[in-house]
Amino acid sequence: MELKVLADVGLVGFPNAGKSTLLSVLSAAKPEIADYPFTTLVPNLGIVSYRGGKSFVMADIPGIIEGASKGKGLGYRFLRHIERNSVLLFMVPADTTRSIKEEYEILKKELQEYNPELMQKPHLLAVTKADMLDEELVAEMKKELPEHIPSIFISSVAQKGLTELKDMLWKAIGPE
Ligand SMILES: Nc1nc2c(ncn2[C@@H]2O[C@H](COP(=O)(O)OP(=O)(O)OP(=O)(O)O)[C@@H](O)[C@H]2O)c(=O)[nH]1
Ligand SMILES: [Mg+2]
Repeated sequence: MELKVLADVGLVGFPNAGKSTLLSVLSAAKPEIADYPFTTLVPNLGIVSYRGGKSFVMADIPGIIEGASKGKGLGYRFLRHIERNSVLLFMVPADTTRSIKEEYEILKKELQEYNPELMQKPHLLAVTKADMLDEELVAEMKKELPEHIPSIFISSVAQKGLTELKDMLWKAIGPE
């Protein structure tokens, strides 16, 4: 028997993107966090409080790598977890990415090849670890964000952009 995770928001990103760290600052969950890939091997769930006594569930899933949809790395053992999330939050780390757009496209392609229905869900993009950038660099990177997806720069460590991110997520989850 397999247990699938039910969550409103699923965190999608390469290993080390800062998924578990975000979950740890937005919820009471205490996932393991470390500066090496594949720290998270099983999904962690957290309840995120939102204003007005509302809340939603966030799932931190293991990192996805290029080729995952073909079974590479830990493959679709991970991808299956996001099938039941209503919103997908793509996470790209500001400090190590070659191109935010390219990284998002790679992640999207893996999801699409695994299950095209994942393209029907609302996609949001968080550029993480924004505390590693100066404002000039942020301005540069903002010019090259992927189109057609709501994006935000956040820092879990410096607690930046998190309220705005929650607003975006709540809007994407939509009224029940
Ligand atoms: N500077 C900075 N570092 C961060 C931030 N968020 C996470 N990190 C660091 O990035 C590294 C990876 O963080 P994790 O949260 O474990 O990343 P993950 O995406 O869960 O990684 P996997 O579980 O391996 O897929 C850790 O060393 C964190 O301390 C941030 O906002 N700013
Ligand atoms: Mg993790």
